[in-house]
Amino acid sequence: MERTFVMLKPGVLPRRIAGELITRFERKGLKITALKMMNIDRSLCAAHYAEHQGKDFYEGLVEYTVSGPVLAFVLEGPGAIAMVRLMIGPTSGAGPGTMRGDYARQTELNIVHASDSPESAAREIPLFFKPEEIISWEDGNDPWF
Ligand code: 3AN
Repeated sequence: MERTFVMLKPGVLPRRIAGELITRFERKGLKITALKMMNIDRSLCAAHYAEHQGKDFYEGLVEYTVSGPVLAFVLEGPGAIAMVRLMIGPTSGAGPGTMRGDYARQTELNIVHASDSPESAAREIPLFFKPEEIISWEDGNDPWF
């Protein structure tokens, strides 16, 4: 079982597509084990995107990420990290069928972030969630997925 951090970014609520995106994760069989709506402050944003500090797109990335409320998630499932990355599509040039590819032609203002490795997930999840905010649950339906 693997946990990944996912964030529906500020472009999602204005498009009224939060439900559609959450449904994609649920239908794939991923479990929501933590969820909160929040405004990200600049210090949290800087910690989250620390690897990009100093790059030419960094300021625009921060401006976008703090520009409105986000939905932060922990999703759980076997191979969840790689699976969610497949579902969201690549950083640029995401094709049809992926979340990034289905809701925009091409943009740096991506609608969704997801951890890109176990190391990223281990770093990102505690930035956004306290351990007690992550709730694992079982319903016996895993064999269907
Ligand atoms: P991802 O979000 O696919 O994990 P990262 O972590 O490399 O990609 O980049 C975080 C965000 O920064 C991207 N979603 C995108 O909005 C922006 N970004 C990354 N690389 C570039 C780039 N070369 N030019 C413009 N924006 C970029």
